[in-house]
Amino acid sequence: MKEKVLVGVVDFKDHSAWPVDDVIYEMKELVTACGGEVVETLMCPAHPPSAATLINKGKVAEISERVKATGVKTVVLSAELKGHQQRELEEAFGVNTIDRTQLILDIFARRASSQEGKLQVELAQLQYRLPRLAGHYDELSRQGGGIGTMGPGETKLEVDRRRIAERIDRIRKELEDVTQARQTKRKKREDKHIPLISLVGYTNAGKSTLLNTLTDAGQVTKDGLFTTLDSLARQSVLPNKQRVVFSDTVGFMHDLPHNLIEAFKATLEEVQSADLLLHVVDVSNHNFRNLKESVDIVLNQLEALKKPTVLVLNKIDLLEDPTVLEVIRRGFDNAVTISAKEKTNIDQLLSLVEEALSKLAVTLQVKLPLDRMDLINLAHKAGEVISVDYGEKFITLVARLPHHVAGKFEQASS
Ligand SMILES: Nc1nc2c(ncn2[C@@H]2O[C@H](COP(=O)(O)OP(=O)(O)OP(=O)(O)O)[C@@H](O)[C@H]2O)c(=O)[nH]1
Ligand SMILES: [Mg+2]
Repeated sequence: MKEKVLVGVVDFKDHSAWPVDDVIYEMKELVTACGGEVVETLMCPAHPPSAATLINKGKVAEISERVKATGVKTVVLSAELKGHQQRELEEAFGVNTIDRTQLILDIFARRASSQEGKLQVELAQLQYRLPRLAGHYDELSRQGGGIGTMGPGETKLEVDRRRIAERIDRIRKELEDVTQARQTKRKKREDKHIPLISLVGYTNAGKSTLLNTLTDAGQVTKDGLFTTLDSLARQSVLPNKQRVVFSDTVGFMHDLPHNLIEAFKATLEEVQSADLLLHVVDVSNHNFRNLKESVDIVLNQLEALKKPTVLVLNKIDLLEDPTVLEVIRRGFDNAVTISAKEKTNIDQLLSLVEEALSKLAVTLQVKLPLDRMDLINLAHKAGEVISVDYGEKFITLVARLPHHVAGKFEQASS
């Protein structure tokens, strides 16, 4: 049976906030992804926010009553709570009380399957817990110490803090090894001049479905939030015969806990090192402009917002009025409207990808056999020749060349 949940939508009267209906919709999706079911939603004013409970006193009393009447087992608030606020509310409601960040961390913990994913989620959870430990042990409860557990005069709280901090350090070190292994792989790919195209977008936008359409990746796709947590890369060949790597990764969301982004650094480096981004947007969601903006905010945090990007307006098969499509598409630069599921307009997407890649160039120094004047001509035609030096045994060429021709020069180089 699904766990019954009451959602409190915290309203700060912030004019830049999302429309309430969209906040409620997303909170329901998050609760569902955690295996729960929202049985009641209440608006909770927090202007000005109460230091003790975030939401105002009257609302705390109202929620307590509703908790009793509905028999819910969990209350979730849509904004982040401080440790003492959470404890205060939990006491008032008499049931498990969590904030949106904990809900997201819980979903990630349920979904993590790789060793790397699990470590990253644990890191985010510990970082969330560490500053919230305070006050749990008000009385200075000294417990009998075993070897290395508790020093003289140390409180239980201090020991817990120290243990968590140590575990955080250990996870960080383990993740560094993962990062190293990824960097080695990336270096190999870069040496071959195979461009990396990273699929990014709001969670549930259809990134994995698109990866499956573009390659034979066989990624799991599902209607729900955060289905994919690990990056997956697959080689493919574009219609112009250029080899590329497409990579699918964890989806983004608005106000993603910063601990989570920080913890998922190793996974998200895939996005940072990409040559081209395909930003997948679900245009069947009427709130898609806000979703796109939230993704742009995360990309900006990752310093990847200025990367060459093709905007992929997905799920057009779900639009009831296809005439709006052209209007939507014209509103964006470098955009294409597709259905990843129905495989519609994939050819148009691929030509935009080819076009974007042809604009990217790499600087290359190669020693070519004397009889490869064809390549010197090609370098003049396709890129920018910086210097050519005709030696006795080979020609040394330095040039800036588009990705898709650079490989030919590498192959011919001695
Ligand atoms: N109708 C329709 N559904 C689609 C399309 N693309 C994806 N979907 C559906 O949307 C849901 C989410 O797709 P995924 O590919 O898992 O989305 P994602 O962006 O990888 O999501 P996360 O990994 O959770 O971030 C699935 O139920 C897909 O079948 C499309 O073009 N049309
Ligand atoms: Mg996915």
